[in-house]
Amino acid sequence: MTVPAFLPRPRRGRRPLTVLSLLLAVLALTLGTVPSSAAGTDWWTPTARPTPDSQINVTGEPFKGTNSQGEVQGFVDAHNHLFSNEAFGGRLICGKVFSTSGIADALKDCPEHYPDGTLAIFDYITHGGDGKHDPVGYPTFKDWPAYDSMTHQANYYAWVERAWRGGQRVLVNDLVTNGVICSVYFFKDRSCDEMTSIRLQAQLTYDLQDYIDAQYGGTGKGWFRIVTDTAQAREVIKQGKLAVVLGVETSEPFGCKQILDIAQCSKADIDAGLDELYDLGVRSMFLCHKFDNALCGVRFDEGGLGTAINVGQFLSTGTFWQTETCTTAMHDNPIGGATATDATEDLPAGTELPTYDADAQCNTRGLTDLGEYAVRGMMKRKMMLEIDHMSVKATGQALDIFESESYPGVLSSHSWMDLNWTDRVYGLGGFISQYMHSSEEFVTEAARTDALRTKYGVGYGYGTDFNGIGDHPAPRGTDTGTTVTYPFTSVDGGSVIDRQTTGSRTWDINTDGAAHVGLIPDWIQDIKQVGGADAVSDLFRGAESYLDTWGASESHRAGVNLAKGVTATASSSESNPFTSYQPGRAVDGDSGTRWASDWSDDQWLQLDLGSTNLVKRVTLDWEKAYGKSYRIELSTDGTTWQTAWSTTVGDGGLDTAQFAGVPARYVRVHGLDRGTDWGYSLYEVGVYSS
Ligand SMILES: [Ca+2]
Ligand SMILES: [Ca+2]
Repeated sequence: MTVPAFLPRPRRGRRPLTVLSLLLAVLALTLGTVPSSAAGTDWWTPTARPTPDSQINVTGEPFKGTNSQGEVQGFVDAHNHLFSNEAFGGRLICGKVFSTSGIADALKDCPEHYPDGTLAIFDYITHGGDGKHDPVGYPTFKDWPAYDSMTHQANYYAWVERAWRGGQRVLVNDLVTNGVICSVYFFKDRSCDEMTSIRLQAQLTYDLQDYIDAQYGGTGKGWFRIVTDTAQAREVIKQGKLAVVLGVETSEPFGCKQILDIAQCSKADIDAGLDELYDLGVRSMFLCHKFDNALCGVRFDEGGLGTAINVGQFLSTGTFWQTETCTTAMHDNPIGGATATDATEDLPAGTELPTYDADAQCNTRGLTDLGEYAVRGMMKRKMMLEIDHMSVKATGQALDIFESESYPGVLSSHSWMDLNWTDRVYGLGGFISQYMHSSEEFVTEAARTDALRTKYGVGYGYGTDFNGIGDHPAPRGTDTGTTVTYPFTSVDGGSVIDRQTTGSRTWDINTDGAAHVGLIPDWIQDIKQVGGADAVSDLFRGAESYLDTWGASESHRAGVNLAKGVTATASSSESNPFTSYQPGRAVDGDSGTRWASDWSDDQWLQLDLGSTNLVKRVTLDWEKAYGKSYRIELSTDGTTWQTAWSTTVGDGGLDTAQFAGVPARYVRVHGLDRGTDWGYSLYEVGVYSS
C-alpha cells in the first residue's frame, strides 16, 4: 500500500499547493474514516495483549510503503527517554515502560511517594509546591502522568504504540543518566555508575522489543523494531512499523570527567567506550550534557536550575562555569544569580558562587583535544553527534571539523542549540527537531525556520524528551477557537483517533495537556488546528529527512587530500634559527609543523597539485596567526587565476572553503587582511574534489 500523497511536497511551489492540500485533507476527513480491519488482516492488532492493559483508542491500518518519490513518510521523535526510570539510581522517575507482571505493576509509584507524596522530594525541587500527590497510578491515575509531573513514567509501551498508530515512524530512545544527580538524590537502589545504567537501558529496550513481539506471535512480528542502519529503518517503516534508534545522553561518557581541569579518561577509554556503545546499537550521542567534562564545555542552564547545576558541577569537579565575551552573535544561556537557590548552601564554607557579567555569556570551554578525538571517533564509526547542550564554542569547533570533512552526521534534537546554527546544520546535511513546545510556540518556531527547510528540501522533527525532567505542553482549555475535536483523522488520513483511556482514566489534550507519549497524535492535531495542514507537512517528512542525514553519514568516505606532499611556494616565509616555516610545512601531513609568512597583509601560499583536478573544497588549519580576509584562487596554468571563494570574516582555527567544483592544477591561499599583528601561518592546507 502506498501512503496517500495528499500532503504537499515542501520544495519549490509549496505555497500554491496549500489550498489544494486543504481540500484534499477535507476529503481525507470524510472518506478516510473507515477502518480497514477485515478479520485476520489487521496485522497491527496484537493477538496476545495482556489483560488488563491500556487501550489505544485508534482504529485503521497504519500506513505502509513509500510515497510516489520513493520516500518513507511519518513523524520522528528524535529525543525521548523510554527508560530513564532506570537512570539516576532508579528511583527518580517512578513507573515502568512495561512489566511482565502487567500494567498494575508497571504503572505504580515509587514506595516513598506513598501515601500522599510527602517524600516526593524531586517533585517539589522541580515543580515547587509541597510535592504532594495521589501516588496511585493504574487504574485511577488521578495525579499522574501529567504534563507538569517530571517524576512519573510517561512512556508506558501502549502509549508509545498509540504514537506509532498516529503516524510516528522513528523514535530515538536516548539512554540517559547523570552520576551526580544520582549521588545527591536520597533514594536509590543501585550504583550511580553511568555506563552500568546505559547498558541496562539498552538491554531493556531489546527486552521491550521481545515483550511486544510475543504479543504478535514471535520474534520479528511486533511493531517496535530496533534498527542499527538506515536500510533496516527504511524496511521497517515500509512495513508500517516503528523504527527505534538508540542514542546516548550522559554527562560524563566513557568516564570523561574533568577534576580541576584534569581529564579522567584517555583516548583509549574513548575508543573502547565508542566501540561498546556502537556494539549496543547506539548510533547517535551527546558528548557533553549539563557539566563541563573532559571533552567539552556545556551550554549553561538558566536561572535557579542553572545555579543548582553549577553548584553540582563544582561539587563534582572542583570547577564552576566560567564565562567570556562572545565573539559572534551566538551565546550560551545566561546563568542565574548567586542568590537564586538554596543550592548554594551545599557549598563548602568559604566557597562563593561566582557572579557573572551579563555581557559575557559564552562558556570559555570549547572542545578539548580529547573532545576533538571523540568527535572524530564518532565520525569514523559513522555515528551522529548531538550538538544540543554543547557550548557555542564547542559547537563551532565540532561544525568546523564536520565541514572540513564534509560529514553530515549532526543533530539538534530538542531546541538546545543556539538557533543561529540552523543554516550551518542544514548546510552540512544535518537534521533538526524542535522540543515538544506548546502548539502555538511550536508553530511559531517552525515558521521561523520554514524558509530554510524549503531551501534545503528537508523535513522536521519533534523531540518530546518524555521522562526527561522537563515540562510538556499545558492544557489550552476548550475556549481557544482551535480546540481539538475527538475523534479526529490522523495526518496520513488512514486512522481515526479518539481520546485515550487507560484504566478508569481518559485523557483529553484540551483539558489535560500532553500528559504522556500517547498524546503525541493529539498534540499534532492541535498543531494542525493552530498552524494549518502546512504546519504538519514538514513533520510528516521527518522520517525521510532523519534517514537522509543518517544514511549520508553511513556512506561518508574521507576525501583524498590532493595537497598532501605537493610542491608549495609562497610570497615569503618567516625565518627562524631553530625551525623551518617554509611553504612545504603546510602540506607535510604533520599538524605540528607550519608555514608562516612575513608580517604584512598581502601574502600568499601556492600549491601545485601536479595535474589538473576537480577542486571543490579547501581546508585551512590556522595557527594563532590567522587570515581574517583572504581568497582561495585557482588556476590551470599558474598564470591566469580565478577566485573560487573568499571571506572577510575569517575567525581562525579550522576554516573550510566549499564551492562548486572547478578544474585546477594550482591552488593559492591569498591573504588580504591579517587577524593579528603577526603574519599568516597555516599548520595544514587540504584540497579535495568532493
Ligand atoms: Ca604541517
Ligand atoms: Ca574557523
